[in-house]
Amino acid sequence: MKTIHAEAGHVPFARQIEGVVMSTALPDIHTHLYAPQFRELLLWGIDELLTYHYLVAEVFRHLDVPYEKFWALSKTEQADLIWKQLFLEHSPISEACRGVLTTLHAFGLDVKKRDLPAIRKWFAAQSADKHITRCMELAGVRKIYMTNSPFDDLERPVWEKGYRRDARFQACLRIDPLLVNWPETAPRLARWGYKVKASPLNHKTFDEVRRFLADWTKRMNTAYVMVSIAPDFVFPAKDATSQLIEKAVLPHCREFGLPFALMPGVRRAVNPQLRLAGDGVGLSNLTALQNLCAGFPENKFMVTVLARENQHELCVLARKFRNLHVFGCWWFTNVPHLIEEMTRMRLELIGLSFTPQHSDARVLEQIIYKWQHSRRIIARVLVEKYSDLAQTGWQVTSAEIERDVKDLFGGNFERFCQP
Ligand code: RAT
Ligand code: ZN
Repeated sequence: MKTIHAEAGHVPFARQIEGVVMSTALPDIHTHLYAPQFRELLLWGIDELLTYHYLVAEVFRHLDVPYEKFWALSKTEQADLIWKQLFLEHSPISEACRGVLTTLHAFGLDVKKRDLPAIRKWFAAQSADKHITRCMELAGVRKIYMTNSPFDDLERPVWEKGYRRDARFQACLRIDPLLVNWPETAPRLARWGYKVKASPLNHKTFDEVRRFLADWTKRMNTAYVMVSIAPDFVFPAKDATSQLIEKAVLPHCREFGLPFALMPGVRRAVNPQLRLAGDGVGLSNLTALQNLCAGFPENKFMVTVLARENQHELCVLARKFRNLHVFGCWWFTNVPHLIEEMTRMRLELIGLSFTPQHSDARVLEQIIYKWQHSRRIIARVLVEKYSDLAQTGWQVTSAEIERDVKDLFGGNFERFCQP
């Protein structure tokens, strides 16, 4: 048994932990990336990186052009504008700006030249398939979990034609329109041959929604069923969202042994003129989650919450309910100081029994920076925690550190998903 020298502040000890955290391959359990067969749905390249909606929100801090004028520009022109405003006219220190540079640097591109045309040329020379594998290697990602919506008119035909599985990608069934916009979704389901009625909600409708979920679960071979939800979500309740969860989604998940992934806290279209960049955050009442976990012990819930102020309550709930798996630092919480705070809080309250991060990447190359940045922070926090243990005389072996990191990086999650 190799016991490592674990004195607080001992450099080889810290280096060893960092080494394990930086190099352990992991599944990225929630992204918006697609397998190449989905063609234009898989976004990659410098113009996509620069027009990421996180950066679009930031560029309007500096622009006083009308929103429509920006949207009327071509993607390349939008990227040029963002590069000029956020990289050249101000130093690119926000997390989303820094991420672009981390990514370029990882490819060996010299960012200090600030030569956007040369960077474009480099990306144009990459072939998509090899590029995917290279990005995954640089990020240390062994599997990419997609977000797959039967309600997306570009995506649905690919599934209906018959998607040939790509081992690098895992499908995940996303059902927001079903739960958050039932009045408009019911007629669509009806058109697709499911005998549902918008109202009143009755057994026939619930059964048909389950048939819809079963069809797509089988077609996609999904890892879980996911929804993002507004801060004012309550459960139980008489509204369509709550009823559909209780009488269709949860029984479906039990039948197929799937986790229900719940992401509370998003206020959609706070500023619709920003399009995808226009969503905001609100404080959720996690009593709804408590009621779900307590009321449905046979269901598994994987949860990330958007508001910083909800993070502590979520950890406390995870101490009470083993059918709750906490994951990721989502969206506005995916910034260094919050990743550090949340990772430390989670380790202190629920030990090693969670999944610290997912990338939420929308553009392929983003997995590189999102994981590099997060891994560094997770390593720093773990060094501190193992050092605290060393103060007591407890010694961890190298194998134990590797085990712990593997658990954080996919092991816990994959066990949780097992039917
Ligand atoms: O993080 C994002 O890119 C958001 O726009 C959302 O897609 C969010 O992650 C979600 O899954 O709803
Ligand atoms: Zn997402």
